[in-house]
Amino acid sequence: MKQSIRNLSVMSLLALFSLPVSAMPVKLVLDFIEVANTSETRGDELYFNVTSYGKDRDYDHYQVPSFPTHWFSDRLEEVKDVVLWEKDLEEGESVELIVSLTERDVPPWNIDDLIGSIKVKVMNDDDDLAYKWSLYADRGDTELLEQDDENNVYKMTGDDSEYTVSFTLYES
Ligand SMILES: [Ca+2]
Ligand SMILES: [Ca+2]
Repeated sequence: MKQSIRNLSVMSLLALFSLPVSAMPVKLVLDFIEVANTSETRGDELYFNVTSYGKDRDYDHYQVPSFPTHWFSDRLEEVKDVVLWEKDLEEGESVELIVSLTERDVPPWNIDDLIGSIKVKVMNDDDDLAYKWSLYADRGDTELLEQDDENNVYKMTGDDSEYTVSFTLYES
């Protein structure tokens, strides 16, 4: 009898550890980007700098499209629904993202130009997606045009340009 009770508790422990983890897949998508005015007269070479700060000072930085590629400002109608960042967020886990639209130039004579920058904080809050959009101060000229919960549209005007950029957060 004692033996079977011990077996039972081991079984219960195993069941506990094999419970499905309630990770929430979250992604930040660039819906579209439109140009009204380019920074350079011959057109811009564009990419996004993405920096994420997670738990335990977990840090990641990359470019979309990946270095050394970029999008040409006269071909932006082809740029739709691009995933800028995605992660499975554990219960209670939060990540802060800084996303900057950048114009590529040729180093070392000319460093890349900042067009605009936003910050968004996302969190798995008891299996609900919590988020907070904000401008990233002192990092280019960025203005909020439309805000509809998970979708934000910005005007970015750094380096004498003008772009409209739409981002959406998805919990999927
Ligand atoms: Ca430039
Ligand atoms: Ca350039």
